[in-house]
Amino acid sequence: MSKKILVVGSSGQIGTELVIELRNRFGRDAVIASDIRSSGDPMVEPFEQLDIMNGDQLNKIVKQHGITEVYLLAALLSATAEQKPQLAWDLNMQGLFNVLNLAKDGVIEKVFWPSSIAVFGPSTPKINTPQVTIMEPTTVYGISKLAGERWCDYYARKYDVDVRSLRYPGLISYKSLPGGGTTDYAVDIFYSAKKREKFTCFLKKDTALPMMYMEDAIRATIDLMEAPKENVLIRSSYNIAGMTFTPEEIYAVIINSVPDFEIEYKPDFRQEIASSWPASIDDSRASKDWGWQAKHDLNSLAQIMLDNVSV
Ligand code: NAD
Ligand code: AKB
Repeated sequence: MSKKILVVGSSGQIGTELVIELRNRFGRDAVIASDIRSSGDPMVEPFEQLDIMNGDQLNKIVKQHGITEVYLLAALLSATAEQKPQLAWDLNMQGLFNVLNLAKDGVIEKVFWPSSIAVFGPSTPKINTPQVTIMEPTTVYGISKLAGERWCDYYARKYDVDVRSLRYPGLISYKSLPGGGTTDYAVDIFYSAKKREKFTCFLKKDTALPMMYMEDAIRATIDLMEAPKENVLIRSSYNIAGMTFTPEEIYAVIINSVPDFEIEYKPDFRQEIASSWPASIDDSRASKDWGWQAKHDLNSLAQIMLDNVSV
């Protein structure tokens, strides 16, 4: 059967760029975009409006298009999940079950589902956080991602489901806006810098978090999905790392190009979320198993953002 991909949650920060890259590699008609929000953009066609909570609707679309692989991106992220805990749990878990069960029943061949650095908690070693370590997340989002990882691993072992996953750090891009995360400040800061507006940061200046430029994340995603099955030895989720910085450090890089740019710090509820997460990640298993390596650091990221963010 020829490859036919369904991207669920395609209008979000990752989906917008992932659909473009998948179509570059495999052809426009091989990639069906889908989201609960209607697209209205003819450039996004082929597109299906889909609520991932609706298993029958998912089944219908998968069969209608002869889908072989699903990239499941629909979820509530960390900050929104703290505001809507029940919805976050329901969406983040039920969406995953609906897709995993299609793979278990042999309707689709492969699943990509993203996890997050949010699976780690305050008791996890903060620096160079290992692949296998203590995981006691204290956020609704982190609990849902850790449960999702365990279910992915279970479906792989018990039903031989080919599910693949990455623990994304905070993702940064100029092509699409982030939605409801704790790492979003690292995108917002560039918009304020370009507008020459004072930036109010919702995290403390010394809060170090793992981050990654979107291009690296998209490449990691497709590389993992295209890796030979026998190389994908971890079926819960792989650690991947790009860079680590604090608000103070990213500000220092930006003022090299925008010297009059000002920042103030007003930590809110997202500080507690950020403080519970690692500062840096050990991604040596991803490198060893399927050859992962990030290309971008803070300086290259900042240059790309400053050159391309349009306000
Ligand atoms: P996003 O919030 O930007 O996009 C999610 C998309 O899902 C939205 O377009 C939304 O309309 C859609 N959606 C919501 N409910 C839906 C439903 N019921 N049915 C179908 N679509 C629905 O999120 P994102 O940043 O693109 O993240 C995608 C995935 O990657 C999530 O699982 C997230 O947890 C994970 N992740 C993201 C980051 C990051 O920094 N962006 C980091 C770690 C993990
Ligand atoms: C968030 O901040 O919620 C996401 C993530 C790291 O999962 N960017």
